[in-house]
Amino acid sequence: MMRMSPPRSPLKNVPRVPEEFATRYRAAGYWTDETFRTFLSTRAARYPDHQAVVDGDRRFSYREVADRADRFAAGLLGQGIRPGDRVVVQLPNIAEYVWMLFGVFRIGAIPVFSLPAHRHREITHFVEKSGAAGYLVPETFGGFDYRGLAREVTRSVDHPPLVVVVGEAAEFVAHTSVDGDPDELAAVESPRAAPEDVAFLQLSGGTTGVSKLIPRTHADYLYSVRASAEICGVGRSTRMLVVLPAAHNFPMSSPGVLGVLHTGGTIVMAPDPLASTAFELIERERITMASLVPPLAIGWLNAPNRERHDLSSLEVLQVGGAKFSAEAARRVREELGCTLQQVFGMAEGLVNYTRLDDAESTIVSTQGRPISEADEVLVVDDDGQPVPVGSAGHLLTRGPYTIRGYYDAPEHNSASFDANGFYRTGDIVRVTEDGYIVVEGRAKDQINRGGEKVAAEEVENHLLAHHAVVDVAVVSQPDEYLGERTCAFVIPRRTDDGEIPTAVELKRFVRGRGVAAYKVPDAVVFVDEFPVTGVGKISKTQLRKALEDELRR
Ligand code: AMP
Ligand code: DBH
Repeated sequence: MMRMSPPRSPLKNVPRVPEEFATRYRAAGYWTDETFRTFLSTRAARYPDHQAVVDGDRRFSYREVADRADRFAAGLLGQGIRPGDRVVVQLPNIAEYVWMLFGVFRIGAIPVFSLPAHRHREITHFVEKSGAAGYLVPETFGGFDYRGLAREVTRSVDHPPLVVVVGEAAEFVAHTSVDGDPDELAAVESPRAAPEDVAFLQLSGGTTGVSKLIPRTHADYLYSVRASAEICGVGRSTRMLVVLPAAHNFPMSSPGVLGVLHTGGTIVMAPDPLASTAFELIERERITMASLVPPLAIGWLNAPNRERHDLSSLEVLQVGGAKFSAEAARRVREELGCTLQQVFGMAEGLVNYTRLDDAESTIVSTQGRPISEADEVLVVDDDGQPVPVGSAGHLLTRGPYTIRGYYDAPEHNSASFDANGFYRTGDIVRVTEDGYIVVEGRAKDQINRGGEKVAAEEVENHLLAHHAVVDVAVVSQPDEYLGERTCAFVIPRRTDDGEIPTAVELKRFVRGRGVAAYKVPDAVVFVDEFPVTGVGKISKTQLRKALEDELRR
C-alpha cells in the first residue's frame, strides 16, 4: 500500500518530574537504567526455555517470544517505522500482543495503547493526537472487523499510519514483509533509549470530551512493575490468567503481564471474559493468579458451574478498577479458597494494594496502601486543606511513578495538578490510622461502569450533536451488576407536532458516531428542565439523587 509518512516530530509538551525529585528517585534506586527496549531480551537470556506465553494450544518460551519480537522489530524498521515514532496498539488478548509490543519497544518506537472496544472516533483521536506512524490491529476479533476499522481510520486522517494486521503479521513472521532480519536491528541500537524518556502513552479513563494520553517513562513504569511484582509475590512459578484487556493499566502492570515477564513467570491469555472460560483455563493451566474488575469477580462467585472445576491452584485473586463491596470481598476466601488482593490504581500512576498477609478484615474493607514509601498521599477538603486522619476528602498524590501532567494538554494540566505537582485523582477517600485507603466516592465527572471509565462530557457531546437534543446531562446510576451505569438526562426539542426522539434512537445515534459500546448510555430520561445549583449550574448531584430515589421506590 502507498503511504505518506507522517511528518516526524518528537513528542511535545511532556511535563517532566522536576530534577530535585528525579535525583531523589534515582538515589533511592527507584529509577534505574533499565528500559523496555532490552527488557524482554534480558529475560530471554535468563529464562530461555521457560514458558512465557500460552494462548489456546500455542505455547511460547521466553526465547521464542524474544526472537519473534526481534523479527517483528526488524520488519517494522523495514516498513519505515523509526525510533521515536508512535504506534497505536489495539490488540486483544493473544500471544502476538506480547511480541508485537516488544517489537515496537525494541526499535525505540512508542506504543500508544488503546482497547479492543475502541472504535473509529477514539482511534482517530489517538492517531492524530500522537502523530502515529503505525497502527497494529487483529484481522477480526470477537466478531468485529478491525481491518475495516483500520481502513476507515486511514481514510479519515491526514497522515495515515502504516497498518499492520495480526493475521497477516503472523504469516509475516514466516515469510513476508513485516518480518525482518534481526541483524538489521544493529542500525537502531543507537541512539539508546534513555530510561527517563517516555516509553509509551497510556490511556486515561478521562473526564473530558476526548481522552487524554498519559506519558509514562521507562524508569517510572518499570519501578512500579518491579515493586508490584514483589508485593504481589509473583515469580517463576506464577501462572497468570489475563482476563481483562491486556493493554489496560491494571493487567499490564499491577503486576500484570509485565510483572510476570519481569520475574520469568507464565502468561495465559483468556480469549473472552466468561467465567466458564476462565474456570476451564484455571484447571487446565494450573493458574495461580488472576486480576478482575468487580462485576467479573462477582460473576465468578455466582457462577453455577464453579463446583465442577478444580480451582485449587488459584492462590491470589486481585480485584480492582472499581469499588469492590465488603460483602462480595468476604466471599472470595470463603468460596474460592484463595487470597483476595484489592487493587486501587490509576493509569496516571499511584497504585494501592492490600498485602497478601494482611488481616482478612483489612483485605475485605480497604482498597490497600500505596506501593512505595515515596508515594505522597494527601486528603484535602474542598478548599484544599488537609482533613483529619480518618475523614473523607479529595485524594491528591505525587510520587516516583505518578505523572506530572498529561501529554500535550497544558490547560487541562493546570486543573488536574496542583501547584506542587500533586495529581488530583478526583477520588474521595479516607485513610485509616495505619495508612490504608478506603474509596468513598468520586468528585470527577465520570461514570465508573464496572471498571470501564466513561467521561460524562464525552457522552454529552455526542448526544448534543443530535438535532433533537437541546441539552443533556450524563450521570451515574447505581446498578446491581456494574456498580454504576450511565444515565443521560435529555431536554428534547419537540417537532411541530410535539414528537420527541426515543431513547433507543438516541442510543443508536451515539453508537453510530463510532465510539466504544460501553460509552453508549444505558438509560435515557427525557425531562423539561434540569435542577440547578445556587450558582445556576446543572446539579448532577440532584439528578443522581432523583435516580436513586426512583430506584428505592
Ligand atoms: P484511570 O485514571 O482511567 O486509570 O482510572 C482510575 C480510577 O479508577 C481511579 O481514580 C478510581 O476512580 C477508579 N478505581 C480504580 N481502582 C479502584 C478501586 N479498587 N476502588 C474504587 N475505585 C477504583
Ligand atoms: O482502574 C484503573 O485504572 C486501575 C485499577 C487497578 C489501574 O490503572 C491499576 C490497577 O494499575
